[in-house]
Amino acid sequence: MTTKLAALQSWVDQVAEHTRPEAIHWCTGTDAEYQDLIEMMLATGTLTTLNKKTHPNCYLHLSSPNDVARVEHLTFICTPDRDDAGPNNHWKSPEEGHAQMDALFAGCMRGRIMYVIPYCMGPIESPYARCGVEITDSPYVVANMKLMTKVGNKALQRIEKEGTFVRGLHSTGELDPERRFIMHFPEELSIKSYGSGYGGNALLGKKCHALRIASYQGRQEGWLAEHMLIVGLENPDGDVHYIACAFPSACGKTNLAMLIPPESMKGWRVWTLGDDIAWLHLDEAGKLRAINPEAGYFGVVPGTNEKTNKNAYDMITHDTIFTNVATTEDNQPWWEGKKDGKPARDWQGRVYDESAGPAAHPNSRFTVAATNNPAYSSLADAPTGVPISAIVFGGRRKQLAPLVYEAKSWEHGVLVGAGTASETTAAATGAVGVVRRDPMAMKPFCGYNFGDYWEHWLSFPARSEHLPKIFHVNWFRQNDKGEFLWPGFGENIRVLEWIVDRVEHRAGAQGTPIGFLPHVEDLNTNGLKIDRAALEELTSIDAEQWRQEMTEILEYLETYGDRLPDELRRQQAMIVEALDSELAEAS
Ligand code: OXD
Ligand code: MN
Repeated sequence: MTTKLAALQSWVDQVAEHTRPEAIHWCTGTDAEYQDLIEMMLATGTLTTLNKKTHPNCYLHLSSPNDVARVEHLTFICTPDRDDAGPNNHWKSPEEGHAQMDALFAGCMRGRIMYVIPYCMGPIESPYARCGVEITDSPYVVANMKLMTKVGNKALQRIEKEGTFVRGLHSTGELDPERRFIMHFPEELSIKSYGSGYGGNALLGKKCHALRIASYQGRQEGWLAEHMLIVGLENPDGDVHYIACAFPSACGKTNLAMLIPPESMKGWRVWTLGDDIAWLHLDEAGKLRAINPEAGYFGVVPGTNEKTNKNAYDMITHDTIFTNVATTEDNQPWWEGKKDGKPARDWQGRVYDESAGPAAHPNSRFTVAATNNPAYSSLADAPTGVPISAIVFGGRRKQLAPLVYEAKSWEHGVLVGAGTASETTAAATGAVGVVRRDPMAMKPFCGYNFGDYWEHWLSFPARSEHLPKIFHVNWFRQNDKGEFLWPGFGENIRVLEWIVDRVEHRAGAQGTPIGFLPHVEDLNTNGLKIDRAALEELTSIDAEQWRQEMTEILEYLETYGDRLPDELRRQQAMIVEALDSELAEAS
């Protein structure tokens, strides 16, 4: 297979000329092609087969031990003007970025096959979908892309019709952390990634295209590319509301997207549209509509069990690629928090030794087609997406942030998103558990200056009077003993219920300086086992701590200098004023 599109053909030719592969394979995305790749990877030892009885069509890949997470410190946005990348990104000029990457790519595919993967992000017929082509020398990447995106002829046809596509060039290189970079050239709609085979660094449709490049494209074209799950919440009357939630990596987006309501919430159902990325467009009536550009899940494995996420637990019992999990004596995949079985070999294939750390890597992953998910929504592939009733920001905060609060307006909601902070997780290399600002959960993923990004968010009210309400949640509050105050998981549906009821003007709330919080009585606590004192703590704020938080938020926002929209300063000042008068009254 080749292509009728001259621009694509000449790019492929140029890349081949430069990287010198042994052969070129145009991917068709068929099941037969997937099987051939799997056989080939089994023969070379890139994959091993897991227990066929308990886990049919499941395979294990053990990565190089130095290549287990996204590398934010080696990820760059390359724009002519440094300020266009902003303080939120590492920057290089396009000339320097290309020169550095081209030197790494020279001859790097000698003796390897070069795969050309035409893919579509989003429903193939959707006007909101966008296409790309990834060139890679990794069969593992091809197999993962087949599960995660729509690969093949239909995508190629759309690319040939549209004439434009995102160009992603990837090589695993030598897997040397000293020769590893992920560079984005938003103005050229192109990506170059070298030296890693890890998902977020190598499956270029995901973070690189669907977030960094797409966020840039979205600003040009008037839409938003966000690090958000999309979920449908169905009440016992059969009404469904769609909610988009932005939480940082490894903070439970997959669990919330596939939530199973507790026994005491009979008649409620949750439908998954997406677990990681949402593209949000205004339709002609001014409604914000969401599509999930992805076709699969690349989820964190540890902690997944029948209680935390039964849908995910079931869906990864077949047709799944596991990366960096442990295995049991009878070759089933195993991970911390699995609840049954015990590890015989760890994520590096060594005989398990408790003193050598966790058996499965904390950022071990499953890759699986979305259609495996028992809660997959029938609208997940709808070309016009779903209407969004509420946007929810959140993070992992031991202290300060209450269980849930509602922003007073869209503009205030943008401040809430911009000020969001969270404790870091194992999804990226670096320290874990450190609180950092992660605006809109996009710190690692916004392809341009956050100042301009907030301005773009703030441009929406001028274009629509029907924008969703904005909320903030925190499932991770702890008491003095370090115990979680809120049970989380399936019980989070109670918070979603309050959110939808606020949207429908049928739930009460208390006005506070930071927004509207539920009174304990406003939450549905039927059948919930939790102390009244914990509920009270979860639904109240400490004005003094919040006063300090607002100072820190402003300090952070001011690092964006001239690009910081004045509207955010105004919103911050209004909250400070309200907090100050509350503190003055109390003293
Ligand atoms: C992911 C991440 O893999 O956010 O989704 O790191
Ligand atoms: Mn993510």
